[in-house]
Amino acid sequence: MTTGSEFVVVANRLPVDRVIDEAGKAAWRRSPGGLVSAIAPVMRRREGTWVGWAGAADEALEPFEEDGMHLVPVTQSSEDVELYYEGFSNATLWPLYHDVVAPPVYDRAMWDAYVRVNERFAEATAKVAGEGAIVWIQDYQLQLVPALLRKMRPDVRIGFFLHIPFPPLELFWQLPWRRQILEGLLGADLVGFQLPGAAQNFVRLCRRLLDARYVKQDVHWDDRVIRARAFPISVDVGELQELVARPEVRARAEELRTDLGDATILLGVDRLDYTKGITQRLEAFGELFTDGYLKPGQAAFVQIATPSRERVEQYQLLREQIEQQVGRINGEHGEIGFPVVHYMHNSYARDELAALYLAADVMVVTPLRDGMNLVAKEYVACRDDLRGALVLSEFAGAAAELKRAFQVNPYDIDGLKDTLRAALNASPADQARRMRAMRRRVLEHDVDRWALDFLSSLEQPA
Ligand code: GDG
Repeated sequence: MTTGSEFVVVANRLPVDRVIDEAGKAAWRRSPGGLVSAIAPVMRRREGTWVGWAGAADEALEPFEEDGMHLVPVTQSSEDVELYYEGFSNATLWPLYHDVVAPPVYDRAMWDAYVRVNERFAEATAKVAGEGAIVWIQDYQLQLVPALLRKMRPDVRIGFFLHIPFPPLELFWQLPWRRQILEGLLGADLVGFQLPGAAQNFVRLCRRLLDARYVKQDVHWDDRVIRARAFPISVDVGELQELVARPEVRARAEELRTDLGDATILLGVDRLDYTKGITQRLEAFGELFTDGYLKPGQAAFVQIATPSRERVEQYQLLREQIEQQVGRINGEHGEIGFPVVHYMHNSYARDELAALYLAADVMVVTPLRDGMNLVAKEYVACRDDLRGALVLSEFAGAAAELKRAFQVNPYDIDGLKDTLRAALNASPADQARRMRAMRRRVLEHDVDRWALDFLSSLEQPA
């Protein structure tokens, strides 16, 4: 039984993926990614429990142990997946919180499902948390859990971290259920955001919408003080350094360069998502050929677009749009044996990603809005050779820390072309100066530090 944990993490997904082992049997494997590796050691030290969905609809699983963690699965029916996950989370909140770069869907059945599933998560958490436990709730899918849990378990200490941007008042105001969401978040003791500006948006909104009193970034509500603070997330620097030190990863990077005919390599790595600015960067890159600035064979753009939310309509439309665009650019500018864009709609192993980062002369990260963007930090963490140039959108949270990147407004295609040209032309000395400054930041502020900062702040008395 997994009752009585001192430390509970609550996230939409459990930190494991189902795999088929050598014997052909279904097994679990820890999911890749910084969040899991940052939290796993804390989980082991404190006998932690992770509450989340195992990823398949209509499946009721008993709690189980994996990799030293207690895992408590929360069931989701196929209707829940459609309405709560694909619907309210990813067709309403995701676009609304990302500057409405796609129109949010406001649908009452989706909202009802969001409430229902949040209640289920809160109940599962209330059952497993020990007396006075620390509970850390993750992200936009679970914004009602803090208040629901507080009602059931006033003894626990509740932290919430939002991985995506928190929008300004003018946008949040659109949401028909704006008050419920805000009151849901105010169930926490500490509400964490990627950037100070997001914390400010939240505090302003509490004042305007709920008439809550606040002092600096502390909101006074319901006879409690709720702290809103920024904790910029980061990457697992140790894991990436270990990967790029492997001779086979270095050899693979060389092989990639040879396979691309020793062209200058520009790289994009993103979930296929309309917030990531993939079409804008390809547009700018294509025009560098139209202008005669680049010639086929001289430069190649590798775009990894990991499949994501494939049942949500906006994602299907985007995929078609990008695939047409890649076809058009290659049709116009490629030559036989030399496509100019190499587009992969696939997911790759971490070591292959590390090899790509090492091979890339210019890393192109151009989201229209992004909470942080870990890809930008991963590239910096991997470049211990101090080579390569990072083109980074001003609208990524990471831009606040990576000041020496080639920063750009991705809506401005001419500006994007100028910035790509500047990055392509940067001298080795300029690359090294910029990379050194960015590495200092990322190496000192890795994901372990992020998790420790959040948790020590949560444990501080109010
Ligand atoms: C949300 C926020 C915030 C990508 N393709 C593959 C792969 N990836 C990995 C990357 C990176 C991660 O996925 C993507 O993280 P991002 O931060 O870039 O973007 P989101 O998925 O939108 O994440 C974001 C983040 O949460 C954390 O708070 O930074 O702003 O939107 O680690 O390397 N990993 C593997 N194969 C792939 O093909 N293994």
